[in-house]
Amino acid sequence: MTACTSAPGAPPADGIDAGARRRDASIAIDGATERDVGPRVDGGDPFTTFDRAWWERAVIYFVMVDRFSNGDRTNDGDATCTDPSAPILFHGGDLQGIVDRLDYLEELGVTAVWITPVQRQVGRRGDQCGYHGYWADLGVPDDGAIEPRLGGEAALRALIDALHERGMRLIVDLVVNHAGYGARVVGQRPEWFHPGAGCETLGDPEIYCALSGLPDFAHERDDVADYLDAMSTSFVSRFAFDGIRMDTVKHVEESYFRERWVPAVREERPGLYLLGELFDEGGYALFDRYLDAGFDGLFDFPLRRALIDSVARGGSLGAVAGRAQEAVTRWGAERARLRATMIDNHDVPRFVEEMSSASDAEKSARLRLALGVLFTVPGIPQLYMGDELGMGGTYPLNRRDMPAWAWRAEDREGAHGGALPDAARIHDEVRALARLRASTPALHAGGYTELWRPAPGGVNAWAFFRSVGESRVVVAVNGGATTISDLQVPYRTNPGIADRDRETPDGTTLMRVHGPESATARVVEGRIALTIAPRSLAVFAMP
Ligand SMILES: [Ca+2]
Repeated sequence: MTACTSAPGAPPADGIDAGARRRDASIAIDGATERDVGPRVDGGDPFTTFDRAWWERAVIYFVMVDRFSNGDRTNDGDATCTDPSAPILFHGGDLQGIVDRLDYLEELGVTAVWITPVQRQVGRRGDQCGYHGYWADLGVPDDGAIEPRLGGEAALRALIDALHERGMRLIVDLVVNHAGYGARVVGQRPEWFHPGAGCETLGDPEIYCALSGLPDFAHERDDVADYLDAMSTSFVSRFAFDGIRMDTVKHVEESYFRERWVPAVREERPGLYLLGELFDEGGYALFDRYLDAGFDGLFDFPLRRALIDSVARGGSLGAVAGRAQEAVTRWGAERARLRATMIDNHDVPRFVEEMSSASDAEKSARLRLALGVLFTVPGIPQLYMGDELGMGGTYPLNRRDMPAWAWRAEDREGAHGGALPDAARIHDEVRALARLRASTPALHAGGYTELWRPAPGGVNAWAFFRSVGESRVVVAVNGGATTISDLQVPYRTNPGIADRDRETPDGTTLMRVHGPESATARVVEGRIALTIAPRSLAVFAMP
């Protein structure tokens, strides 16, 4: 694109009328709604209004495009940057590969696909190329080029259209913190970047110093902010994205997002779901600032850390219960429901690597329990490709290709390298959880009331209640290695339970809708008596 076409409202460089595309996509989504893809808010045109109800019900699946599926071998590129056997070069996966696997994703229960960045990448740097997408070759003027190895602009449009035809949505990854190593803009506008030497004297090193030596944009300069705003608004005007996953937000001054970037992209496409990556496991203090800057949600890294400590490593569930409660107390259930909950992404060791001393059966149980938490606490579950197969790996093998055996049920049976031996069972569990969550308003749109958390040295159980309208569930978790029998959880006296939800009479047996067959829940004298198998999560519907 040329500079003049990057202004909001300008015709896109490819000559396709953006307004027409929006109408088409909207029609496709409306049609698909009848196929039960989710409730719509009043007047909820995703291109004019943020569709909160849809997003609360979403299941996000993160695809590293180069590592998912190769749908077009003609775009693989040459050996300079492409070698499927080299862990940090391109492997050949592309956007058409995602189109080819949409049946797989839809069958799993995925409704939104998050893809790694699609901007054209800089060339080879040492032994690595930008297969991951985070090394954009930005230039002045912004040309808006899409990485040819991923299939370029045509393949991106085809993916968006294919998703929208199914009522699914696309979240695109975007980076404004930095450009790729040696990107054209670095030579064209060297003054746009923070200096390497002495950066810490300018302010907070997290913001003013380079991340891994990547050219670090100086957002405090108006010309830099103007450039990044225009690059972003041009991008979202040319393509009918439904959401943006913003990379490395804590490395950019919050005021840039609040004053510049969020208003700019929201003006261009008001329906966007804005999801920020604030990689901080230690607590939520910094999260408030970026939520207040306008992000709809952030990835819940503190909850992920608690899941590792509590579930992967077999500790007390108190840490998980604590984070679950803290998020709701801090932000309210409405806001908490728009965060993304996850156990894995491309920047962390796979969850199953966090429990090296356990048996395979134990690892599988702990993984399924953690996945169960993602689908039952307030928040949008975010899967990383391969979570549903029990894939393992630490960097760079946490970015290994989706295996050829993933796609068909009969091929998933049995043991496979690189994943837990019961991949088929884990896949079935994720599919069941996704269906349960989509069909249970309490789980995707309900409040959150803690019923029980472990006391120090006590039973390692956690239970909570969620409800909205007539939909009521009790979720019970056993984090220990032995069955918990007849645990008496106070219910009717819990001040967090609404009066209309207290009326379930004594003697009522709740219906198990997820979890081991041995799990039971019964109302006894205003309490709920729970029996839960080891290392398992059960969901009960309350009449
Ligand atoms: Ca390819």
